[in-house]
Amino acid sequence: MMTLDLTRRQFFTGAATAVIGATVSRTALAGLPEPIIQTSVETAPPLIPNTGRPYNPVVTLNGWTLPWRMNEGVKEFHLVAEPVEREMAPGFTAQLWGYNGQSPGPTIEVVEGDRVRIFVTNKLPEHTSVHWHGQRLPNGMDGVSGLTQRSIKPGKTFVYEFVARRPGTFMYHPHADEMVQMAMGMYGFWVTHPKEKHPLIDEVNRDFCFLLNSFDVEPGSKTPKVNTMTDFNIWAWNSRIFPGIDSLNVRLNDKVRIRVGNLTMTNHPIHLHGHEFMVTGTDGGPTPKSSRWLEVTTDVAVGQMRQIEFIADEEGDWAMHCHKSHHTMNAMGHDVPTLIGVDHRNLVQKIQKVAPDYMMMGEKGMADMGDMEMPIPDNTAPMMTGTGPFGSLEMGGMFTVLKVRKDQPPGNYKDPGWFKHPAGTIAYEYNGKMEEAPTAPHPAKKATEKAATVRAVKPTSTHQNH
Ligand SMILES: [Cu+2]
Repeated sequence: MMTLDLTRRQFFTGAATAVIGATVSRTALAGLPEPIIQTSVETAPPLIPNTGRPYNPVVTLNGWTLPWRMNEGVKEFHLVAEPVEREMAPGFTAQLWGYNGQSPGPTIEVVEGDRVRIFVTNKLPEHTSVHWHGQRLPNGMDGVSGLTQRSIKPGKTFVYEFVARRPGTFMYHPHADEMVQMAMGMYGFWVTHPKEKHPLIDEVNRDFCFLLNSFDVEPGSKTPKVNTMTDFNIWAWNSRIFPGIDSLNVRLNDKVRIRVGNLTMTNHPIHLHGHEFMVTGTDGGPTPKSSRWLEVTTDVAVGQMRQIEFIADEEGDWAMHCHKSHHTMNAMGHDVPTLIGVDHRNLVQKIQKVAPDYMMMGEKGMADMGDMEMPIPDNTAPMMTGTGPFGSLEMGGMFTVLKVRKDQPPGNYKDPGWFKHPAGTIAYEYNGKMEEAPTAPHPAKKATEKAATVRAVKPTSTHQNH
């Protein structure tokens, strides 16, 4: 055991491999564990356990795992519910609520059979509670404010204690003023590792986890609207949006597990390119082998968790994203009308006489918006963005890249940069003889052949619902 001065400060900064552990005096153990706060948006390295049963730790996408202290065989954690600032993407910071300096809160990792004691301090302006989604526990530890416990008033600390009885993928979130507190970003991941080799839980080389979350933040503002039920404009993974979401870096032939939980108000079909995977578990536990089949997309419904597994045996930069196309976009532009094929020469000038900030776009599709250096309000993310080795990706929101490399050094999973494609393996332009393809006559065609001059201006009111 070792002594670590775990105080209220950034924890992982610069550490290649984080190690935890604390020996504290008997009197100190009677008190609250020091809260550990993390404000970096980097994906923290896996937290290698040095007390209790060993396990293979997870990687929390743009997040971290909460260290514990061992107190006479009990793993003690300290969660602090508090307002936080979260950079959701470079240039876009939101004022959210979360735990220990972040939204989502830190991942909690324990081992099947562990006795766990969690101190929850409430630094919010209103009461809260914590529900341990999916866990088998004594009813009074279930965290449902009013039903199984008194709510935790501002400034108070409550203690939850139970045995992590079954291994699997779980999450935690308030069960008090849920609409507001979840809309503000309060939740976190929980993984209970198996205590011994489990017939339905494979060992993997890389074990990623993240939560799907959504917000309604007016472009230019910082605080989510909490009454929104369906019209969210920020689709995030662990409160990050592409290009702010880190890539999933793996070595060729690694066995990879990705655990996903959905705390938004709609379902998300999560799609992976280049590989087939199996759903090996839900928040109900590992799935029977006879129920598994190959997929490339799995739908994660509201309040559900899914863990997928595959062998990363195809080198490259493989997109992974929600398949709802509006969920791979950031704020703005959902109110842009469909104008494909419409001739709007002179129209912009006419409209601008009555609405000087009017902006017209989309005459030839909306792909231009990914490239466009369009002025946008301060503190928001462009609707479609992210630049790859071949230009704009025209993506935002729930999107990242699985980077599979054979030369990723052992024990090193840093971002390898863009894939260098072997010669002759990239889609290429046809330069041979071209036949003029017959096209159906279109009434607008003649007019649109002459390009309209469109001026992009700063919109005054940008966000509307889609
Ligand atoms: Cu989605």
